[in-house]
Amino acid sequence: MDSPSPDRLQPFRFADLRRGDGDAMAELLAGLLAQPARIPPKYFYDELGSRLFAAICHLPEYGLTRSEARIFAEQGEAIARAAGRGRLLVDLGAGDCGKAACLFPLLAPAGYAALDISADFLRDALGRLKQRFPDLPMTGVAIDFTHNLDLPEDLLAPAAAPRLWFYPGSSIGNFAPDAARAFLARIQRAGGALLIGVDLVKDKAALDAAYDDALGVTAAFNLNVLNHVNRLLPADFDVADWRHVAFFDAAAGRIEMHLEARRAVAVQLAGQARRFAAGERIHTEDSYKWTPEGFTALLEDAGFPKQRMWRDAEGGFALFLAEPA
Ligand code: AVJ
Repeated sequence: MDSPSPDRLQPFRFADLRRGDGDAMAELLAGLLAQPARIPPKYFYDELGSRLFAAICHLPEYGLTRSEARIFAEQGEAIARAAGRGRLLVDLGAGDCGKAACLFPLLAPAGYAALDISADFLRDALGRLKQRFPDLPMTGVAIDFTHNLDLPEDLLAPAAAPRLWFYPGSSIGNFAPDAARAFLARIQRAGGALLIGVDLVKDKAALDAAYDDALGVTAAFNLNVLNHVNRLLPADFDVADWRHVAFFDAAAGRIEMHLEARRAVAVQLAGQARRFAAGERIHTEDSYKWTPEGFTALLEDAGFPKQRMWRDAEGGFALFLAEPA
């Protein structure tokens, strides 16, 4: 009888490399006390927020996820040939790991490392994934990879396989252009190739609707950040005091999301009082949209001169494979 592989015995490796709560809470509090107030978008993704985001991806107005999936469905063979099989697939912001799982048959990775800010959600997702792919070595890393990309070698399996960084879903859009360039350059220095999905600039009406859907799911996603902050700081935001605001700013090339006070509001934030006037906003997210030319230049500036690009039929979304020279 064959002896089971070690990775069958050990379901998956898991590490929580998130920074001490102290730093993160100080950053969150400083943002909320600032003028104008802000909450970093990573705080959307508590358990409910991760589920609401998964629901957003099914909305008729939010075509981004479907466009990306269609690119893989229709051009997956060419993408896999270009990206190479047998790599260690490093998933930046794995969420429910669904996107990566769809790629396993195409990319035949030697191992899978899933990174996400949401530890419990990631652990559950990997548990289910390991049942579907019992022989694939898997690692889960709870990490704020916008601050830290240093992955201990002994966590990765197989550590020696060339890396394919996977950053789908236009998550790069949360970075302003300078920060995006710096983040991509850090990936480049970590070594390997990068497969990255980018939402493209399109019609303002379509973009406005994608971030302010008729069912109000994006509004719930945005408002839920207050529930998360209430538990974290703690704070005493009342969600009913706030309204979802989202719009595309064509000049800046980005979606902005805010929470706007419906009335004058007083909040306790980790023991400190803050007042918001009626109509005052908390900035919760920027989501930059790129042109193909603009993103090509950004990748080049980040140290990825070798590129291939695939687009969906409507031309609303692009997938780039980027490699160092
Ligand atoms: C996960 C950052 C790519 O910007 O489209 C969806 C998050 N916010 N609807 C995006 C989001 C509102 C999403 N990203």
